[in-house]
Amino acid sequence: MYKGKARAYTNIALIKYWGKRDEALILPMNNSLSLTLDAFYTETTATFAEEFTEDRFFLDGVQQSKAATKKISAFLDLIRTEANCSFSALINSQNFVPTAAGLASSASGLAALAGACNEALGLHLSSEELSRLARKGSGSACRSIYGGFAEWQQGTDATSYAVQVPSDHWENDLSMIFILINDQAKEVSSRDGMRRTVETSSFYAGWLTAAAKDLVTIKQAITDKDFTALGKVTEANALKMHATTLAAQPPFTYWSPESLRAMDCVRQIRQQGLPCYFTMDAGPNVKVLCQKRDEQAILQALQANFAKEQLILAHVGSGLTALPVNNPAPKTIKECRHV
Ligand code: 2P0
Repeated sequence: MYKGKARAYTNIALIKYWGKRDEALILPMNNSLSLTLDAFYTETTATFAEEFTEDRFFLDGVQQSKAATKKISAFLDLIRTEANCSFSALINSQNFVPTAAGLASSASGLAALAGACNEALGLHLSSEELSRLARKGSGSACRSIYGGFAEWQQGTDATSYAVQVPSDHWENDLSMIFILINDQAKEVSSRDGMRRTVETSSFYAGWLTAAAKDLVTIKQAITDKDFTALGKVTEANALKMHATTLAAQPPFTYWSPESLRAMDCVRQIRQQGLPCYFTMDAGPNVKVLCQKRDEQAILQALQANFAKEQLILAHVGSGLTALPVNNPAPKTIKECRHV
């Protein structure tokens, strides 16, 4: 029996990944850049054993459906091939999220799974190899291998992974406030949403041109530790991503009236002299990027408009971490070979 455990934090893209050029391999249409955050994370234990007859997947103590387990099995197959191992696995994942707010992220989940399997099977993969592996589970997961800023370089199957963006620890001065907005069910998954956008949106070509420019801008902002430039390009990039969905066929949006109210609120706080900028992903929640020194004042201003329970403060999170388990990893990969 081989057992490993790992923790990964979620990440929020400041320059978004929106669209695949290869659905099976999960190769993106554009580079993306994210900040890993400490507020939400996943801890996963992977156990491989000869006596297991099938893969089983438990999330927060609840055994998951056949369909959900099938997705995990497909990912485990990649690892089994890499490790030359044919054992079935028991996967136990725990999502640490402050509320049931629809924030459980495939990014932290798949990164933690890659890390747990790496530990269990003694693969000793490098960060880049882990990132490449996590990418094949869920695109954004490849960025959660790293703490701080990470850039997912589109590349080819062999070279599509995230790398750390040098920042001289500037990310420690930054905060992100999540405004939880739960007033509508997610109708279009990010996977379906990006596919529909790539295939049908007349704005998609413009998105790709803009995202390439935004990436150059944000990297310069990080080098310069220029918060205004960072915030401006983050907010503008999110708006451009969301604009593409309006021109898809059929059109759709992740925004709810409450999202618009939150965006407006952020603009007003900014106009009052507190620097802050928003971003949004494939759902109605709004995330506010600010500097740590302003976080309490901004929280206070937000509290005038939103319930305390709707606001979650996050700081920079660390990269994928191996956690101790009772059973040591095998010394060599060959020990796991099923004969
Ligand atoms: C991102 N999103 O860069 C973008 C912005 C949502 C909006 O990555 O299909 O769960 O598993 O590769 O990674 C969400 O998509 O999608 C996402 P798959 P994933 O964070």
